[in-house]
Amino acid sequence: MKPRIITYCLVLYTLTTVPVFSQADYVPSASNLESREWFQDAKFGLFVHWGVYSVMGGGGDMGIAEWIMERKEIPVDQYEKLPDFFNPVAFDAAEWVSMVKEAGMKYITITSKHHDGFAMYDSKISDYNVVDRARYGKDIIGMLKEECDKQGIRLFFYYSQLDWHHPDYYPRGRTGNFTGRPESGDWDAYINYMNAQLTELLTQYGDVGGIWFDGMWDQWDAPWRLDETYALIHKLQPQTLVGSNHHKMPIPGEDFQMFEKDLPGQNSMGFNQTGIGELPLETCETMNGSWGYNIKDTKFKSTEDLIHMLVRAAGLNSNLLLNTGPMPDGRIQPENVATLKEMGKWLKQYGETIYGTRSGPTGAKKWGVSTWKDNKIFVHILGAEDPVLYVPMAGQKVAKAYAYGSGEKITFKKQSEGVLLSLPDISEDIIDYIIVLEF
Ligand code: H79
Repeated sequence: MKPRIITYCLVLYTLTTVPVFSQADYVPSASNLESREWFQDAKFGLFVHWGVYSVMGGGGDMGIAEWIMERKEIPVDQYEKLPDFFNPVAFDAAEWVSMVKEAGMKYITITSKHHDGFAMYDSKISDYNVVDRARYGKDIIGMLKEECDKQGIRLFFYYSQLDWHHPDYYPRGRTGNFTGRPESGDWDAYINYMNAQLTELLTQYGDVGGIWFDGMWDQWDAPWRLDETYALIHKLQPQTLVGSNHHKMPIPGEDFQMFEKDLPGQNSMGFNQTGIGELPLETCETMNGSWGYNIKDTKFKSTEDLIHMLVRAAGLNSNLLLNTGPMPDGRIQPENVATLKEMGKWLKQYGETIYGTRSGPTGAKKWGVSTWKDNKIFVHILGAEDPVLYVPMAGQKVAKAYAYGSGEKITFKKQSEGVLLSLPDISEDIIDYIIVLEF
């Protein structure tokens, strides 16, 4: 049998043999719980938004990149020309993964299919994919996975449940209404298609770090058959982590909770009103203002701001998934490469206070946050206005207090429930002044 036929059979077999338990009864496997621990220890990952839209570079508008099909109302038959222009001859998976390692990141989450419906991997269930339709003709995701395995980086797949291309994504929701698709379609056939693609992603590439869903917000009340999809994923790869960017509290069957462009508990975006649940947390953020490549968007955040974001995330028990939108030729934007290098340099020196930690006792304050590991609390001072700073200690007795790195002694006064630290003069150039409290 040809590989394509074998895959079809495998997909059909898998889809018909997964019992649909309500995910309310979902008990994560031991391997899943291990993945969650690993995830919480890892703290820092690279988000990659890459698709055929990158060739348009946002079309000259700020704020548009991977949304160009929707925002510029490009119909399906015209958008379908883009794959032919997509030929990233400078794509070098080894270079990407080395950059990620040097940045101190532990995982990559890449768009396997964004809202435009175009698969960036070798899909057999549809030829609307990078191997069959793009001029490049190679399996980007497959190449990246191979390199990630080589270099010890975990790969997660972003997958958009919302689809602006598939005719059976009907009835449609708030978006995808300008694509010239017929006013009819078989919703269940679309969900079957999505589950088949997820089956491919979870059977063609070995162990997957997680599935990162997005797009449910397009129509909250649609019959997504989530129980079935989540059960399928947990069956195929019990260790893989399921999360969804639906902007609500986690739904049964999910393994981590994510926040978009806000730290847990913040809501500058307006759609992050949800509470913080019990699952591992992740915040995703862009390095400029765009997810996909936008040629006009040079509003790059500074290295210092991004390090502060990473530290603040860690102080809130959250990972930071920091995004880059690769250019149409396959290279990472040089500005991003430079910043990631600097972040990696900082992490080489201070990583001990981030990796493997959990949030410390202070909570998030204007001056900064604290992290905690073993018998040490790391107080991260990101901008103190007061010369003294209170750290609650919940019964633990502080034996020593000193500045991380220099070892300079920090004077502290014991209080009934904590300690009062007297801060030295902290130079403005210090990105994060870290005080270690040993107990
Ligand atoms: O993949 C990146 C973006 O393309 C995608 N998620 C990140 C990770 C994303 N799409 N939209 N958004 C993020 C912002 C969400 C906007 C929304 Fe709405 C506001 C969704 C629902 C209300 C306006 C109305 C846009 C869609 C409907």
